[in-house]
Amino acid sequence: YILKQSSQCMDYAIKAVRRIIRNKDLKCLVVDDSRLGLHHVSSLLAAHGYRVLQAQNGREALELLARHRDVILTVTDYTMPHMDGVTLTQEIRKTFRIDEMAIIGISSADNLPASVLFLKNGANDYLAKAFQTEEFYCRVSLNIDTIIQFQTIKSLANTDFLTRLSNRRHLFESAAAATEAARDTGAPVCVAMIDIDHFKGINDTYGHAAGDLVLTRLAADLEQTFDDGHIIGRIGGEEFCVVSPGHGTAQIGERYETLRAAVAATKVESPAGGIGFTISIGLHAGSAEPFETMLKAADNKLYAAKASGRNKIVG
Ligand code: GH3
Ligand code: MG
Ligand code: MG
Ligand code: MG
Repeated sequence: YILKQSSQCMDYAIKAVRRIIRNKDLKCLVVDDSRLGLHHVSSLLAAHGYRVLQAQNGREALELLARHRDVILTVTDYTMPHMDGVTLTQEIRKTFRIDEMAIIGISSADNLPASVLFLKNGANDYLAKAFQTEEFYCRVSLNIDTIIQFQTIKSLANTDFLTRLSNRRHLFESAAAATEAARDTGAPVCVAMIDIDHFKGINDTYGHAAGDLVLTRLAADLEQTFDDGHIIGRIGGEEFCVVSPGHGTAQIGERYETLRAAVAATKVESPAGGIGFTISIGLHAGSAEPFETMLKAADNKLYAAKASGRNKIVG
């Protein structure tokens, strides 16, 4: 009996430690005008390992959230001077979607319509004072788990499994948004199509797994070259696309030339031996064109680079 008890204790301790390790990366915001309430909710969250930010009113809360985009949960009191919890919830929802951050409203039990007001105005959940500790933890972890699951699904839906770059769908979505924004400001956008030369030959010579190593290597090179606000994606097989808002072809051409030369000069290590490869690039810049028109133009330039001997840039 004692052994069974102690093994249950161990299980419980291991689960608690795992939870604290996971939670230390999760940031929560507690908003309450009463120091007692602020302290109570904050200590409950801190006891489970969450990183806790505190605000004593809605204005302070919004200021904190503007600086901490990664807050995953806000727990807010209802009755506060200047801005009540429901108005704060509405304000938060102008910049944080319901699947990005959970909001739990708290109010005294004699303030019953608050639950409805909170839920109708963008809160994910509600707790009545004085809530039980266990209920608090259940609601907190359920709501946080839902946000994390959504983030995981979204990231899977947007990411190319092999290279971890944006997949075709996500690239088209981000690129369309970027080109639309550029149309409003008149700024140029550069679109590049990058394609590995004779990639089929690499697969045939070194095997498909080695071909995959070449793809991941090129993806890493692209991320390193364009690590300052560009959209990078894998469009299909061995074709990649980079969208550079605010850049014309002249400004960015040098970077592509450095990349092209570096790729041609290095070998990718694989179990089948060192693999040398080259890339061809088509560049097109525009300012008032839809993304798909620009992509087609970049693709035509890529075709020209292939037709004139490969391992070159046409822009
Ligand atoms: P070109 O220089 O004209 O671009 O010739 P290419 O051989 O690179 O182009 P082609 O379109 O003929 O061949 C692309 C090859 O890419 C064919 C396909 O089997 C391979 N491929 C597509 N996706 C993957 C992948 O995820 N991994 C590997 N290893 N190969 C892939
Ligand atoms: Mg209050
Ligand atoms: Mg190719
Ligand atoms: Mg191709």
